[in-house]
Amino acid sequence: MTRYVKVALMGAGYAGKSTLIRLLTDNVTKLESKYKPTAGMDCGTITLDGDTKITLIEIGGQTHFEFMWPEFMKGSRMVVVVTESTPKAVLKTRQLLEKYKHLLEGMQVIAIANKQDLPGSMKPESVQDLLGVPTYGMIAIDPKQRLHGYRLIVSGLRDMVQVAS
Ligand SMILES: Nc1nc2c(ncn2[C@@H]2O[C@H](COP(=O)(O)OP(=O)(O)O)[C@@H](O)[C@H]2O)c(=O)[nH]1
Ligand SMILES: [Mg+2]
Repeated sequence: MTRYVKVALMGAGYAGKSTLIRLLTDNVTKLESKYKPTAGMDCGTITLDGDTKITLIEIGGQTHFEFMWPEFMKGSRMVVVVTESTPKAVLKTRQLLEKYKHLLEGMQVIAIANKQDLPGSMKPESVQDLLGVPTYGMIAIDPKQRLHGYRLIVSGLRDMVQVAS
């Protein structure tokens, strides 16, 4: 029987969540017919082995979606916080983390410092200092980063995956 492991991608609009889902999964489903890049929600599936599939779900960063966040996070094995790597964006992400701390309690949380290709990007280590969760650099528009991204997700789920295999 196939088991689905839910991973929620959280972060401000324009951080790169949909791009990351597109990078890591082949079958992106648009959950909204009138999809707008930063306002909709994407989800996609990674097949880990015959028995386990990872479902990546994007939690839209726009304020009018925030009421749904608790619902989305419920049942997630891991939350991946995606942020742009400018100081301003990272500080905004820090506020988001602060605001939703209660939802993240007891959950595996990692952060992705995306858009490392842009000038003026903070290094992942500096982003980690501000966010207080394990943080990894990423360029979600670069197909060469696919394996790197895949590893981040899978190693975050390692405990669970070992149990599954
Ligand atoms: N330069 C650069 N642009 C990116 C990167 N990742 C995403 N983008 C762009 O950022 C914009 C917002 O991305 P999107 O995935 O829609 O963000 P979302 O609102 O978090 O889902 C799009 O134009 C992407 O092409 C990256 O690593 N580098
Ligand atoms: Mg999006």
